[in-house]
Amino acid sequence: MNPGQFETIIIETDLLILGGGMAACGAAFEAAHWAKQHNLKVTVVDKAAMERSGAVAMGLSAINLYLGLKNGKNTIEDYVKYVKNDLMGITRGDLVANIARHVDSSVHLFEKWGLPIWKDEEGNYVNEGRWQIMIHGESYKNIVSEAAKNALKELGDNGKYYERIFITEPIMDGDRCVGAAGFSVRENKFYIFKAKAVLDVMGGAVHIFRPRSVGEGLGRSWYPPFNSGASAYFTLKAGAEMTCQEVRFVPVRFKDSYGPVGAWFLLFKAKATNAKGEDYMVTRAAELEKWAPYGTAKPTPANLRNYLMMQEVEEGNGPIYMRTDEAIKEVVANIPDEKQAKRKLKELESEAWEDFLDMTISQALNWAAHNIMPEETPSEIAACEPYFISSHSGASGAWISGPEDLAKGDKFWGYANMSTVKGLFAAGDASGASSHKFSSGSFTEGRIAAKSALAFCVDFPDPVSFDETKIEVLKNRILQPLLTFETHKEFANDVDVNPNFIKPKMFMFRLQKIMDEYAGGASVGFKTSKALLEKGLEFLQYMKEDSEKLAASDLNELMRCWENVHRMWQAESHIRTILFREETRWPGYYFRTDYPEMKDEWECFANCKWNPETGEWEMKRREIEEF
Ligand code: SFD
Ligand code: AMP
Repeated sequence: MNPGQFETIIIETDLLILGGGMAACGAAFEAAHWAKQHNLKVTVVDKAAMERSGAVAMGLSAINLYLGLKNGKNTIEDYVKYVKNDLMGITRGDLVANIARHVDSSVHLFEKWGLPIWKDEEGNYVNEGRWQIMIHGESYKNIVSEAAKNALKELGDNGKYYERIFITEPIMDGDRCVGAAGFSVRENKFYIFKAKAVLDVMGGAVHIFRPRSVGEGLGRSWYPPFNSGASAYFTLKAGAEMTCQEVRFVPVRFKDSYGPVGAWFLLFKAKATNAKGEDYMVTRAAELEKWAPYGTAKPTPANLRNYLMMQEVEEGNGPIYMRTDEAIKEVVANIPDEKQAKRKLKELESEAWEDFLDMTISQALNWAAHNIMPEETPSEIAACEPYFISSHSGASGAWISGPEDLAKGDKFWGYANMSTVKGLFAAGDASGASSHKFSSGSFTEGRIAAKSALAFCVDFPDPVSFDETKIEVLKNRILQPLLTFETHKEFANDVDVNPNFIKPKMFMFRLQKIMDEYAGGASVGFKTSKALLEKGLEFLQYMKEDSEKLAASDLNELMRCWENVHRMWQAESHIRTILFREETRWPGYYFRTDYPEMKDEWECFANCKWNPETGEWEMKRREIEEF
C-alpha cells in the first residue's frame, strides 16, 4: 500500500473530542447543550465503535464514584481526604472536588437513560462500599454512548461522530493546539481535523509492561488492551506538561482472568489470606506504620494493601486466596431461619457470578473451568502488571488547570481542564493527579472539560490556521510503515522476520521486556533503581531509533505500529519520572531499592515536559496546595 493511494480528508470543527469512551460521552453530551446556544460545531473521533469502545466495553458491575450528597452521608471534603490518602498525599484537591461536586447528577442521568442500578427494599441505591454503588452494568457503555450520540444528533449538521479513525498526532499552530491527524482503520483515508479547541480523552495505557498473561493468554489484561497511551502521547507531543507519570496502578485481581475484587472486599466483606489462612492485613499491620500518616489511616491505601500481599508472596507464603467461601458462610450463618438462609445463599451465589458476568466475563469462564463454586472454594488473587490509569488508582496524565473557584496558587490558568498548551484540554484517564474518578467521574470530568473548552471557542472565535504544506509531510510520516513493508517484504520468506523492518508485535514485546526488567515490572517484584532505570532509558533510545523501521502489512497493523509508538512515549515519561522522584512513596506499585523510604521533601508533584522545539525533557516539582 502506498501513501499516495490515500485520500486526504480535512474536517473543520469548533470542539474536537478525541476518543469515544466515558469522558468523551460526557463531553459530547454536555457540549451539545452549550454548542446549541453558541451555534458551534462538535466532532467526536473514536478509534473503535463508541457503543463498545474503551474501558467500559465489556460493562461494569459497579459505579465506583457516587457521593449521594442529597442523603447528607458524605461530603466533598470527605471524598478529597479519601482520595488524597489513597494516593499517599499526592493529589490535586481542586480537581477531585470539582468532579465530586457534580458526579451525582451524572449517575442520575445514567439511571434516566436506562441503566439498572441495584435498589434496596426502600428504593435506595445499594452501596458496595462508602463511595461505590452496585449496577447491572453489562450494557453500561451502550446506554451512555447512545445518549451521547443522541445529543450530537440534536445539533444537526453541527454535531458529528467518526468511528474507526485512529488519531496519531496533534496539529499545532505555534504554541496552540488546533487539531489532530489520524487515519481510518477500514479505508484508505487520511484525516486532518482542524479545531478551535481539542479535548484529549483517549483513555489510559495498557501493555507497556510485560503482562502476566503470556502464550496462550496473550492479550488478556485487566484494563482494555486497546487503550494504548494515545492520550499521553498526544499531550506530550503537543508540548504539554504532564504530572504523576510515575504513578502507575497495579491492581490486585482474581488470578489469570483479572476478575474484580471490590465487591468481594466491600460488599461481601471477604478477607484475603495467605496459604496458611493468615490475614496479612492483620499480621503485617506494623509495616503500615512505616508509611504513616497515610499507611495508618483508613482505608489503607491500595498500594499498601498490595505491598503487604507482595511481602507474603516473596516469603513463599502463596498462593494468596480471596476467602469467598468464608464470606458467604458468614452472611448466611447470621440468618436463623433455615429457608431464608438458603434463599440468601442462592442470592449471594448469583450476585457473585453476576459481578464477573457484568464486567469480566472471562473470570466467570475461569471459575467454571476450574470447578470453582465461590460458596465452597476460595479463589486465588494476585497483583497484576502495571497500568497507567489515572481515573482509577493511578494518577498519570496531563497537568491541567483547576476550576477558578477551587484552584489555589498557580493551579488555575483561565479554563478548567485546559493543559499548559493553549486550546488543548484533557479529562478521564488523560488528565493527571485526580484519581478515583472511575466511570462516573470520567464522564463528569468530560462534561466539565467540554463546557470549558467551548467557553474557549467562544473567547477565540477566529478560524484556526496552520502551515498546510506540512500535511503531506505528516501524511507520509504516519503512513510510512505501509511503504516500509511494501518496499522490503520480498527480502525474506517470513513476513514477520526481516532485517529491513520490525513488525509492531515484536516491537511491543521488546518494549515490554525493557519495562518489565528495568522499570520494576511484575517479574522483578516491582523493584527498580537508578542503575536499572538508566539502563532501561538507554534501551528505549535504541527503540526510538528502531521505531523509524516499523512496518505494517495492512491498516490494522498500521494502527498497531502507532499504538506502540504511543506506548513507547508513555514508557519513557514513566522511567524519567520514577528516576526523578528519589524516594519510595507507593510500595506495592513500585519500589526504589536505592531509596527505600518515603521522604517529606518529596511531598510534591513530579512533573515532566517534552520540548517540541529542542526534543529535550524537563523535569520539575510542583507544590501541593492544602485543600
Ligand atoms: O472493578 C482512541 N472502571 C470502573 N469504573 C467504575 O465506575 N466501576 C467499576 O467497577 C470499574 N472497574 C473497572 C473499570 C474499567 C475496567 C476496564 C474494568 C473494571 C475491567 C474504570 C472506568 O471504566 C474508567 O474510569 C473510565 O472508562 C475512564 O474513562 P475514559 O474516557 O478516560 O477512558 P475510556 O472509557 O477507556 O475511553 C477511551 C476512548 O479512547 C478511544 N481511543 N480514539 C481515537 N484514537 C486513538 N488513538 C485512541 N486511543 C483510544 C477508545 O476507543 C475509547 O473510546 S473496577 O476495576 O473498579
Ligand atoms: P476494584 O474492584 O479493586 O477496582 O475496587 C472497586 C472499588 O473498591 C474501588 O473504589 C477500590 O478503591 C475499592 N476497594 C477495593 N478493595 C478495597 C479494600 N480492600 N478496601 C477499601 N477499598 C477497596
